[in-house]
Amino acid sequence: MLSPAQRPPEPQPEQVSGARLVVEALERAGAEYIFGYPGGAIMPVYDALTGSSLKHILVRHEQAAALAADAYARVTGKAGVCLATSGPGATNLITGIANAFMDSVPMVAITGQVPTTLMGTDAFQEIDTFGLMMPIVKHSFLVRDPANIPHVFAQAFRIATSGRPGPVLIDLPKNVTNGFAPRCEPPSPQPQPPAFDGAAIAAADALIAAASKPLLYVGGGVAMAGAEEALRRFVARTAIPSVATLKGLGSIPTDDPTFIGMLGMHGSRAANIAVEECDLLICIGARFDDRATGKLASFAPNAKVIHLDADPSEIGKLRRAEVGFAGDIVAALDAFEATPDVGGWLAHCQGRKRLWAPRYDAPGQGIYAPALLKTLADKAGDGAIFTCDVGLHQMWVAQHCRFSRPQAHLTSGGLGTMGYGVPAGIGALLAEPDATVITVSGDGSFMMNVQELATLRRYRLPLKIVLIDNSQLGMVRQWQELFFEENFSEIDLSDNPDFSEVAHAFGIEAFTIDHRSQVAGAIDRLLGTSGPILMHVRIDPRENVWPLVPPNSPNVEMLEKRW
Ligand SMILES: Cc1ncc(C[n+]2csc(CCOP(=O)(O)OP(=O)(O)O)c2C)c(N)n1
Repeated sequence: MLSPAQRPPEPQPEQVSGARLVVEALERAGAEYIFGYPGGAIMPVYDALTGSSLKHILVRHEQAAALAADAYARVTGKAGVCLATSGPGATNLITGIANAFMDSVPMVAITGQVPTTLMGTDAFQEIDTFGLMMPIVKHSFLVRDPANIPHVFAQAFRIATSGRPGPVLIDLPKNVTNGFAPRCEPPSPQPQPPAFDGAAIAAADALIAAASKPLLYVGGGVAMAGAEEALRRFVARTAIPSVATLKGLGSIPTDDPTFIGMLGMHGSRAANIAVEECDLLICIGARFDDRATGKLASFAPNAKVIHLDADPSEIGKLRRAEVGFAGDIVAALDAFEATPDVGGWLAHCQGRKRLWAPRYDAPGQGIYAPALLKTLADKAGDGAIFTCDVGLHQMWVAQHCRFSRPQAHLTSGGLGTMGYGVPAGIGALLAEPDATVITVSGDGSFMMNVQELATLRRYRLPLKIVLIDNSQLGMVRQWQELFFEENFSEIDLSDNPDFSEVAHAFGIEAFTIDHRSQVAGAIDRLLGTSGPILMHVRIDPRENVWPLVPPNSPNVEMLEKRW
C-alpha cells in the first residue's frame, strides 16, 4: 500500500467558469426558454449562453421578461426563467416577480450583481436586489462562490415548483460568474411522499355526506397543483355544483352543467347567491381573497368549510375550516368517497344561472364588448388561450368567454398588473406554439408594455390582440362614477395615439372597428390571420362592468344595471 506521499496526484476536476455553470445548471433543470435583457453585470452569462441549447427571448423591457416567464410557467407547469442585469435591470423585474408571487407561479429569476468586492459601496448599477425582492419571493440566493452554482440552481428550481409554487431569486455577482470552479452534478432530490391525513379525509367525507347544499369554491391552486383532472373526477362522482375565483376559471369547464359561475366582486349573481345559500363550502386551492369573498364576515354565512391547499399557512388564515388539508390536493380529492344527494340543490343553482344569465342584446349600434368577447370565444373554440390586462375588459373576459382548462385563461389575479396581457401572450405562444393565443387589453394597459410589439415581430409570434378602447382608464372611471360622486379625476385617455398606426410602425397588421355590424367580419379576420395582428375596437366610454359588489359589502349586495 502506498503512503499518501507516494501516491500520484489526484486528477484535478475540469474547471469551468461560473457563467458556464449557470448555463449548464439551467439546461439540467430542463429550462427551454429564458426571457431576458442583457447588461454589464450579467454579461458573463450572456457570453456563456452562446451555443447552449437554451433559447433566449430578448424582450424590450425587463418587466416583460418576468411577465412572459410567468405566463410560460402557467401554461407549461414548469418554472419560467427570466434574466436581467443588476440595478435597473433587477428593479424592472420586480413587478413581474411580484405578479408571480401573488399568483403562486413557479419562476426562477436571475440577476447580475456587482462583484462581491464592490457590494455595499454604491458601485455603478448596484442595488440590494436580495433585500428589495425579499418580500416578493419564496426564497432568494446570493451566490458568493462559483462552486455553489449547481446546487443553488437545483435548489431554486425545486423550491419554485414544489409545495405552493412561487418565484425564487438568484443574484449572481460578476466575479462569481467570471470565476472558476469544478463541474459537479447535484444529486436529484428524492420525491416527498404526499402528505395525507386519513382522519381528515374521514371527517371531510362525513361533512360531505351530511350536507344538503354543498358547493365547491375552486381557486387557482387547483391548476397550480395539476389537480384539475382529480377535481373533474370528483365532480363527475358527486355532481356537487361549483363556483370559481378569477384564477380558478377553467379548472371545471365553464360550459359544464355543474359549474355555476365566477364568484366575487364581478362574479355572477347565481354564483354569489349559491355561496350565500350553501351549507358546506369545499374550498380547493383558494385563499378567501377579498375580491372573491366581499365582506368576509358575511361570506358563506351558513356554511361549514373544508379547505384543501398546498400551503398549510392558508388553512384557517381568514376563515376557520371545520376540516383542513395541507398537502396533496389530488390525493385528497381522490380519497373522498361520500356521494351526497345533491340533485335538487344542483337543479336550484342551475335554475338561478339560467334566470340571471347575461344578456347580449344591448341597445344601440355601438360595439358591446361583452357580446364581442362572447362571439370571439365561441369562434376561437376550446383550444384558445386568452391573456388579459387589467380593467373592465379583464372582467368582461372572465364573465363572457369560455374556458375548458385553466391554462386557457391567463390573468394577473393577485397583483392586478396592467401591462400583463401582451408579455403573457408571448409566454403562452412559446409554451403552446400551435394554440390560438388572444390577448384582450385596454387602452391604458396596452401602453404599459406596448414596446413588446417589437418582440412579437422579431420572433414572428402570431399573437391576436384585441384592444378594447374606451379612451378612459375605464375601471377607475367606473369607481369614480359610483363611489366618488362622479368626480372623474385623471382617467381621460382621449389623446391616445392611433393604435393601428402604432402597430403598423412595429410592423404588425392592424385595423380598427367601431360599429356592431363590423364585429363578425373583424373576428373572422383576426382568427384567420397567420401572423401577429391587432384588432382595435372602439367602444362607448361609459360602458361599465356589471354586476359589481361595492367594496366591503357582502357579495349578495350586487349592483347591476340592465336595459
Ligand atoms: C400598473 C398598474 N397601475 C395602476 C393600476 C390601477 N388600475 C386598475 S384598472 C385601471 C384602468 C385600466 O384601464 P384600461 O387598461 O384602459 O382598461 P379598462 O378598464 O378601460 O377596460 C387602473 C389604472 C393597475 N392595476 N396596475
